[in-house]
Amino acid sequence: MTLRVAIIGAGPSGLAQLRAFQSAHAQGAPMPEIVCFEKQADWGGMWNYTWRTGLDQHGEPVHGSMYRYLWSNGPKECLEFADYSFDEHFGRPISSYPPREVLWDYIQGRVKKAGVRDYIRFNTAVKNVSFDEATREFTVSAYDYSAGQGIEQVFDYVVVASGHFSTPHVPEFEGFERFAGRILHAHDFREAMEFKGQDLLIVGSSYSAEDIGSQCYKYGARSITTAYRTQPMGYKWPKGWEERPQLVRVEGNLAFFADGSNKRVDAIILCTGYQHHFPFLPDELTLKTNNRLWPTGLYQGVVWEQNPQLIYLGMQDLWYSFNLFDAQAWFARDYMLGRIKLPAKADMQADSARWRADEEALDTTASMYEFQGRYIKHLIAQTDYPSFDIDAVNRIFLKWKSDKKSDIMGYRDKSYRSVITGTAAVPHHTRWLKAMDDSLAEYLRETDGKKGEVKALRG
Ligand code: FAD
Ligand code: NA7
Repeated sequence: MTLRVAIIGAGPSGLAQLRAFQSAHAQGAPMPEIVCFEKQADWGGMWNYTWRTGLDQHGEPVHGSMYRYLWSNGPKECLEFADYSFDEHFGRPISSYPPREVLWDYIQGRVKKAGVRDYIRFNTAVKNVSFDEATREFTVSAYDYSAGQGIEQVFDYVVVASGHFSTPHVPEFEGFERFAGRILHAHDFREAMEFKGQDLLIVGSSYSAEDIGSQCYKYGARSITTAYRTQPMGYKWPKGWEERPQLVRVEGNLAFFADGSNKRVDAIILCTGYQHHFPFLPDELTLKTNNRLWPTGLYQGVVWEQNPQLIYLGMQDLWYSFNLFDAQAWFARDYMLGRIKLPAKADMQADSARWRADEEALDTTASMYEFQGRYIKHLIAQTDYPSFDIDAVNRIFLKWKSDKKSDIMGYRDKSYRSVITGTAAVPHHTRWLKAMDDSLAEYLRETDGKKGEVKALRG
């Protein structure tokens, strides 16, 4: 009987799974019966920007957490697909830190070429997944908003690729209910211009705090104050940006910090992270973890040990991203196709425990991305995913970190060399801090002055 596979989500992880099956099929393997459920109207997950916040047009929670003017916060050379290079997609070298729309275009290029769009059921939100121990089958219940009806379908495997940067973690601080300005979480942040001329308080000290702060600085906020709980980010911030210890309470427009200081602010953005949230899964199938490099319960970071017919993709904290999802999807594919056999449950758990112990011993930033690189190497060695020089990617991460340390507002102007094609990136025509238009057309504009002509440039 044909294998039946449900994929929940058509973001980079779900698309990697589709591409993995398609590439095996192109070499003669049987194609399973696949349904990829996607609640949004288009593919690309987070990279498919939406202006909406709160609930979407169907009353579903809005998935998107990306905002306007978002540029990649890591070098594109660290996430390049090993089977579909930036050179192949754009036909010429581009810069190392493209804006969102450019990366979305790149993600789409590979799956358009693979011809897998028809496997995706758009505007269809998965509502429930159940497993029948007797038949060893899953039933996936979903609501198809295009058809205006609920559906139910039976599968042998379920691949959860629904992302984990969508459901916000929203702490409350004393006095919030009477704060005399706007309070929002990073998940609902869309437009930096909204904070032009304002004194802005950002709670948190990780990627979102750094990047949303940078956006707001770039687009004209009067001042940025970031409040850290554990440790300051410690970059050389531009004038008007300061770090303070943990926010303790607010009173009117005054924010009070753990060192006893206070500051008048107009708005507060909580950049306090996200929750792994799977409302469609029963408790016994639900991954429960914080945002970390080795969540427990997943053999090889992918297979749910308590029920190996359930697979999770992309649930780790991310240094690597698109290429990590690929390595996982190829592994999951070969396991589902019967090419990779799983050890006994106790052995899977012992293997995971070893990875987790290694993860817990990591004590430097470099040791973290090297750990993730080692994990990717380990997965790739088990499949036919094209191997690539992960040590070279680790060296780019190292350079990226030092570039940020020396110039947090200028690191995106640096260029690296692709480990896939050897092509050196070219600097963007405009420095990041001055590049206000983040559109694909503007990005690909030749410097002779004319806008657009994207197709022609792709050659
Ligand atoms: P997602 O991209 O989140 O896709 C999950 C998909 O599942 C979505 O399309 C969603 O609609 C769908 N879905 C969810 N629930 C259901 C359901 N019940 N039924 C049907 N469909 C469902 N990574 C980088 O590499 N570089 C960056 O610069 C970068 N910047 C980021 C900036 C922000 C603000 C955020 C939030 C993330 C950023 N990331 C970045 C990480 C980003 O999450 C990953 O690059 C990538 O999008 C993860 O892919 P995914 O497919 O696992 O999840
Ligand atoms: P992260 O990386 O999970 O970071 C969450 C941050 O929020 C981190 O600095 C936390 O501080 C802080 N936090 C969490 N709870 C609190 C409370 N209660 N008080 C103060 N500070 C708190 O999430 P991000 O959104 O930055 O990044 C996630 C992804 O989105 C990433 O891939 C980006 O590319 C975009 P801590 O250090 O734990 O003390």
